[in-house]
Amino acid sequence: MATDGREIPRLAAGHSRDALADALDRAGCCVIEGALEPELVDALAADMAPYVESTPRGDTEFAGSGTRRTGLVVGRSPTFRQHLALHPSVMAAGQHVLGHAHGWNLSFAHYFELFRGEPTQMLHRDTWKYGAPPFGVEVDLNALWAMTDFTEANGATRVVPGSHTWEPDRRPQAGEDIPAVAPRGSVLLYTGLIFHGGGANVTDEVRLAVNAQYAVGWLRQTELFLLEYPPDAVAEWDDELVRLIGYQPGGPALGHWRNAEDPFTAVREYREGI
Ligand SMILES: O=C(O)CCC(=O)C(=O)O
Ligand SMILES: [Fe+2]
Repeated sequence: MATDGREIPRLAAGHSRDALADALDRAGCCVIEGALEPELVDALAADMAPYVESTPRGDTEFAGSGTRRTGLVVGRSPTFRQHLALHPSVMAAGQHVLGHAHGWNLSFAHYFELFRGEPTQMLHRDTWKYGAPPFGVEVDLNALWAMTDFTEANGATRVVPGSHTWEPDRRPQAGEDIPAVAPRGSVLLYTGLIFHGGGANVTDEVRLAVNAQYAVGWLRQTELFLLEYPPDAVAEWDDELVRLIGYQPGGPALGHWRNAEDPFTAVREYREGI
């Protein structure tokens, strides 16, 4: 899988924190195989099955007319809430990549279906969505969960390892991107500065993925979780998950409500019937 000596580091479930940190520092990406048990992959697909048919396909070249991205994964999938959102490998990676910030959040979670005929997506950095000059630090970390095997033929994400350290104007040249081939149940991690894009699906298989992105707390989240999941909607969720979707300050004096209070109090008060 190596191209010009660059490759996507591969780890197994049970990897050490040091191995993960080393892979992310060196390559800006890695594949962790066996991160999710097969039964949990099935359970997540079952959680989302009632919702996907009514999701429109992408309506821009970037979003792809051969791709369906179904939202509200956090609310719709108990499996996502219990087993993916706070997965220990993802949390360790998030702390390593985003721990320089006062805090960090889940930024969005989408369920992706990539159908036959979808061409290769433009290679990009996810940080471009902010429409801002480069921040000079990593602000995003992606966890792309393989819900089916990812093969080169069915559109495995194409990644340019090491591109997180490139100077702002450098662009990938032909042949620098590598398919992140990964068995079902793997998670592909890549930072916001890594060039990547969905691959072309030339098979009859539907490539399924869950894309969960985490971002530093001083940036606006991509998905407006506090609108989707007001305090009454999250009252039964774990405290850690509630904080992770944004019920926590984003900086020493950022993301408060009322008299400069931590937004988590909104959920606690709802629970206690105040
Ligand atoms: O589907 C994929 O493999 C990657 C999609 C992606 O990078 C994006 O939509 O930003
Ligand atoms: Fe992307």
